Amino acid sequence: MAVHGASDQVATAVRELAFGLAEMTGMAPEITDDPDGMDTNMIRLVQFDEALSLRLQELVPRQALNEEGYAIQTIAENGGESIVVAAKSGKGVLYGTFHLLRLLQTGDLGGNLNILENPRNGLRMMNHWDNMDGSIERGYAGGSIFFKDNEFIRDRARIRDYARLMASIGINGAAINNVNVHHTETLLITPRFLPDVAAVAEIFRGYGIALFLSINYASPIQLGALDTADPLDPRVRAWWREKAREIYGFIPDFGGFVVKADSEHRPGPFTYNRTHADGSNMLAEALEPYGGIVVWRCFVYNCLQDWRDRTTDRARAAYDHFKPLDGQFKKNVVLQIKNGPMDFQVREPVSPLLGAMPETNQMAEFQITQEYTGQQKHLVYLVPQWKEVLDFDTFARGEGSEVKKVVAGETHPYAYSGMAAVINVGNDPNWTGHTLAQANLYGFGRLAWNPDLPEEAITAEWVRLTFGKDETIFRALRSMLADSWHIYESYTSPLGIGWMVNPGHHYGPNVDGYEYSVWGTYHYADCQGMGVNRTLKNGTGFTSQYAKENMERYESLESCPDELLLFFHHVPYTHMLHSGKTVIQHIYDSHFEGVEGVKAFIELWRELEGRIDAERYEAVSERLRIQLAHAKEWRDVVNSYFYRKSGIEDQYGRRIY
Ligand code: GCV
Repeated sequence: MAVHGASDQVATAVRELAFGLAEMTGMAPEITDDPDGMDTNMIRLVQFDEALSLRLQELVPRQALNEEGYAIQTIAENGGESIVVAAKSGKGVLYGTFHLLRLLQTGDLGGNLNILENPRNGLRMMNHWDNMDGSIERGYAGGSIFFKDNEFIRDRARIRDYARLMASIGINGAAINNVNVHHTETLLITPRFLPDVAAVAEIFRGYGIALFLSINYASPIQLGALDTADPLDPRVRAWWREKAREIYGFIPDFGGFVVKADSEHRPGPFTYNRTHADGSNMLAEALEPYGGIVVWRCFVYNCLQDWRDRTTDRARAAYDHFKPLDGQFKKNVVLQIKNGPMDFQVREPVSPLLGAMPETNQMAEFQITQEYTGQQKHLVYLVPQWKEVLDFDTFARGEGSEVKKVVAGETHPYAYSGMAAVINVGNDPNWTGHTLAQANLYGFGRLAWNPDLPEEAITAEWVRLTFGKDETIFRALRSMLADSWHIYESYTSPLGIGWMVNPGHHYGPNVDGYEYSVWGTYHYADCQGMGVNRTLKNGTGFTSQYAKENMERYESLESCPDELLLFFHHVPYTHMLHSGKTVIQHIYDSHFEGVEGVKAFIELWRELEGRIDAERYEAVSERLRIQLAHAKEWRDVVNSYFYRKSGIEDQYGRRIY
């Protein structure tokens, strides 16, 4: 192995490659920094710099690479062949090295390599919802890997492994604490904890990951002995400027702040009659001299709604709040927008805010942690869902303005944009609780790198890296993963209506769980029909937030896709879907079919007994048993509820209670 380049990340790449090669071959590679190398059949890791010999400079098409991209090429050298991994930055070398390791592990290294990769998204971020007491909001895989008992965890081995995992899938930013910033976490930006934050940032740095913190908008009050957090008050502005200076004294490459403001009882600029532009710009101004950014979340809505009030529509909230502010945000503010207008339901339309603010940086927020999608007890592969979102045409700049292009800054020249996700890891030995939920973590990273990767290619990589090259395993898992989202959707909430879960923890069926609540999440089922009328014609007008093409499609009953029908329309149970079934028959059928789908998973998984180590085999079997029992519960509760409401018999006379 010959190494050219001295950055932190090149050093990491060398370590990772040496470790990976030793693990895979049983032999430790020799390493040199002699530009002439030592032999034929070498691997060269090259970070371009002035000192590099002309021969090495000219090995790869450097001008085709961006700052984080890399090339991997086979070259003839010294009468033999070498593999070159070359990049402009240490990060690029590291990503290229992980790509090479992937090829080695999946056995795809044959032939002449001629790979050139640039990440499509600038920001590829993870959001942790970790609290300092060690709990994780919406975490289903154990406690935090960062915090315990209101302190940082001293043994950082797990954090290092986390950074390795993240870099291996191209993640370049991570906010380590919950967006709901409580009392202790507010102190993360003070000298009480900044040395610890800096220690984590140092580990991250070696893996090319910028550390972000979620901050409490009211910090100047809690920490600063000020009586206000008004963003236009000069004392508040000065306080944040000084705070930024202090933070960068500890962490020179600190990424910036993630902010949940005026949302679900968190403080924000509304308290002072200021806008979200005022609020975020104040923070951006403080971070600007150091190159930091503000990731400002758009999950802002009235969570104290009167359910009797049919005019307020939560789905409208993000667009109504933010769209009028387009053009008012500083260049180092990026708005982080949930993929749907509600809240990570199994099925929602795409948020109409994505693409709707040409003058404002945007990034999309996804949820890997399975809050509403089975809490890592149920197998739900989310890559197909995310791909649908990414491929959705917003028409923001005419046809072909898919979400993936918007958030990659390809439709608008954003200074910052990309993809973020709420991560699904905890301190469980396998990171994600459900072994197969690792596929979601892997898949998100791969899509953030390249949203055009086909689902099946991602699945194939993950299965082979995780379980080896056994084709039987691949075929079974490909089919289980590919079907799992639709199957979960079938036995939970129908036709885009969402919710119908137990309040608070959001698990298990409860059709009226959120019906008469303050949260703005209703299905309006009565004895005639169900669904939310969000049309412009005589509903909440939400459809008008979309570009004309999408607006017209959703507005009309004729063209609204079945899977979103109840999100946009209130219809009788006897309404005929495009599928040729009535709404009520669809509910019955899909709920029965969903349970059969889980039974099929169990059959497929059984075929893998003996092919997969007993520990993982048993752990997944156990989760599948739980999934089946709970799917039956969902089926029976939902079917019985709508049978009793509608009084309409199942066409096939199956058992409904
Ligand atoms: C971190 C949903 C979740 C909350 C989460 C919130 C958010 O409402 O249930 O746990 O809070 O989204 O995204 O801020």
